[in-house]
Amino acid sequence: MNGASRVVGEKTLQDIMEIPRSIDAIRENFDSLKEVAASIVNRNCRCLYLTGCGSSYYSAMLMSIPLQIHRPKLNVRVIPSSEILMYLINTLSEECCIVAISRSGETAETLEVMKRGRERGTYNVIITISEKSESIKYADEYLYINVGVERGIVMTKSFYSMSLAGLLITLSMVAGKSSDMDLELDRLKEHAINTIEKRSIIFRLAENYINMGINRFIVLGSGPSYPIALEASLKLKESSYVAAEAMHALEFRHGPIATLDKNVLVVIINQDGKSYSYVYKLYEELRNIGANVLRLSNKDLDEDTLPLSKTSYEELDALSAILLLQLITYGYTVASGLDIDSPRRLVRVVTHY
Ligand code: F1P
Repeated sequence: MNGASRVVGEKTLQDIMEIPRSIDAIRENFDSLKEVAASIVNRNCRCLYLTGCGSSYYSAMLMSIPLQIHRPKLNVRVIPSSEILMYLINTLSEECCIVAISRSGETAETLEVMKRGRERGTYNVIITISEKSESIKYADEYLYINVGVERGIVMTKSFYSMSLAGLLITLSMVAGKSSDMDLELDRLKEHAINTIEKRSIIFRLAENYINMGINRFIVLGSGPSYPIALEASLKLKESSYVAAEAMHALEFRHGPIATLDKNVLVVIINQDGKSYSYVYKLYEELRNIGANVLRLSNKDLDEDTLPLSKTSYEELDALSAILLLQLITYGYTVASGLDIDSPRRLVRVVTHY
């Protein structure tokens, strides 16, 4: 007899609820993250590939931001593993480092890039939440982030955790950027705890979108919040099958604005930082023309804004947005009558290409 019946979406929700604890686990690993950062710097590589597939690729995009801004001489290439395989294998050499991100450490394309890279002499690092995996065979550094297994198929806590670990590595690689990280992690954790505590408000908001007839999401982000926008739109698509897309925030004026209608919700990630005032202006413009908007920010909060964390790094604040957007996805999916724990046609690990 099957005693307890399963609550729809409980696995994914449990994963999301474990994000504050995951932040602590990563803090405990901070020394190993700094060692990995130092090992990459010491290699003095001519070229650094950051790679992965799906959500893990977006995680790689996010971790690249501090390097793109503060290490302009380092040739950083953020490319999905499949694209490296099809187009760039010949560019891999002993002068290159590969940092791969993978929840499972088993994804076919990512494994193959590491394998082919190793054959050509690359220095390979993998960031994963799997204690053991196939990728260990091809890794010089196997960075296991112990945040517990992910119950759901849709990536939630694993995305948050691997992105945070990746960012701590790249922030450490940027001179003068790794100071007082304890305080920043406290702020991030506090945001995660507060957000989770207020989850019923977020679920009601998401349910309201269904009642309003919202059937398309456009998620806008800039700098570090662009990969978060991509990840949020992927979450929405793979969980609720709704039409969702992501754009660099100001690109929205260059054509896509024509597609606005009453069934569209524009989600604007507007973290304080380099892009703040530009994106805020866009938000005001969209509000003035009567568009449905939801803003995520840590500045100038109003009734259409959900709060982000407020740390000294806009990369971390952008990351804090994904927790809110995971909860919105969860609420929207459940209110659509779908089971986020059993997404259609999605597999935990893609084993062929
Ligand atoms: C990559 C990935 C996941 C996705 C799906 C299939 O996996 O694209 O992001 O949720 O389940 O695989 P991994 O390399 O991070 O294990």
